Amino acid sequence: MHTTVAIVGGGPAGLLLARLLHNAGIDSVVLERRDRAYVEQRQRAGILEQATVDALRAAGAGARLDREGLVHDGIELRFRRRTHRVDFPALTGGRRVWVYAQTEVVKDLIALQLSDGGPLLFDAEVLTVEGAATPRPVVRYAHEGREQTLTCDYVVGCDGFHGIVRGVVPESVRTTHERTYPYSWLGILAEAPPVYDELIYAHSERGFALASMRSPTVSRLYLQVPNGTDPADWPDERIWDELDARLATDTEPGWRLERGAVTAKSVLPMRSSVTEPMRHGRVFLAGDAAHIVPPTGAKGLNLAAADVTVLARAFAHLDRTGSAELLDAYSDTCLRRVWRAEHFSYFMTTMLHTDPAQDGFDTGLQLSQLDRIATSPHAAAELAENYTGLPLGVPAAGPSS
Ligand code: RFL
Ligand code: PHB
Repeated sequence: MHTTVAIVGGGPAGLLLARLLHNAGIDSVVLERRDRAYVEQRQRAGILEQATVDALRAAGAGARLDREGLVHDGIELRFRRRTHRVDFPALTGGRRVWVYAQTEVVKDLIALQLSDGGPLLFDAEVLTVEGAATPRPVVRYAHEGREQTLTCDYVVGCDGFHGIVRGVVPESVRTTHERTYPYSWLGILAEAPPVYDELIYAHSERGFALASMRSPTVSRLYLQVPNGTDPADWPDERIWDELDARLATDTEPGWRLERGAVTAKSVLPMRSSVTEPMRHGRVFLAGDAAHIVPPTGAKGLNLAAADVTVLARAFAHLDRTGSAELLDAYSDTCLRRVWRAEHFSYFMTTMLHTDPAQDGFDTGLQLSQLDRIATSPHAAAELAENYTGLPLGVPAAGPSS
């Protein structure tokens, strides 16, 4: 089999790239290691920036999102047992975010690709990528019980944080920058109405908590827990009690979350990682394959969508004009946005979580930063601009000379 662009990984990055290329008349093949049901049910992100929504609409995957997505005009911060709302449109000149689960984004993209797109193979695990520096790379993969070969003009590694394509960039030219945080998240999905009509990010003496949602009847809730926590040590009642304690305010004493059946429970480590450059020869990296962020800033899926939007435009430009100028700029263009998101995710994470080694000085700094956001429109606007995301095509520019 031969294709123009071989896409390794059928998560949001790979699937969206395939759609954007399809619309530009460029053929691709998506190879996904897992089966369709697994990919469609993997619980992950929930917040989409405007630029991600625009990219999904441009890919033809906006109809259900426009019907069922919940538009959010702000978030609530809880700290010092009080609440403060950050009003996004007022602080950013009209920008907002959407609550629409990654599972739904993935389902929409898969349905489209299978209806009229190029091949999307499930249970197709890529084993090696050869000839990255040649005009005709070769992808070897296991499918239907045997090893198969796909030749192509370009390979895009959309194979996530544990993928293999990153390893194709020789160690002599590849640098990975990493941080591991001294805490994890315990996340649950519950058949309970959301606590409030917007997301709540809570700083408390007992640690961080986040109240998010999937729909008007399903909540997604997170608690900071120590690294190495076994979810079995957290029976449902303990989770609800802890959420009540961390989300408590003095303005509504005795307030409790509405409880419901817990349908999923898992512990997620918190890490930052950036691999530079995001290209080697004819092999490109996109999404979690190149970078991950701790989820506190809600940036991972949005960065993945931004990468593949930039990449699809670069392939279309090459196809139309014969110029590889945008492809050559791909890594630098994306890394500007990636580092901005890394900084914001680090900022939100360290401002809101309790480090096990934290002392009163650290807590004083956190509360001072939160007070600043609650009292200065400039500080609040900085958070709101980052949370709602930079428009695509406006990279975080550096010095002009
Ligand atoms: P994915 O989704 O990991 O997909 C990679 C795919 O590649 C496949 N694969 C292979 N296929 C073939 N051959 C191989 N050798 C392969 N190796 C791997 C895998 O099976 C998989 O299907 O990466 P992608 O597409 O880059 O998408 C990234 C996003 O999934 C991720 O950044 C977000 O989920 C992060 N994230 C959030 N992002 C947001 O923008 N907003 C959020 O609110 C948000 N919340 C979250 C999150 C991530 C979380 N977790 C689980 C870390 C909340 C959580 C809890
Ligand atoms: C989610 O709904 O899963 C979610 C929302 C916001 C975050 C992280 C996760 O910052």
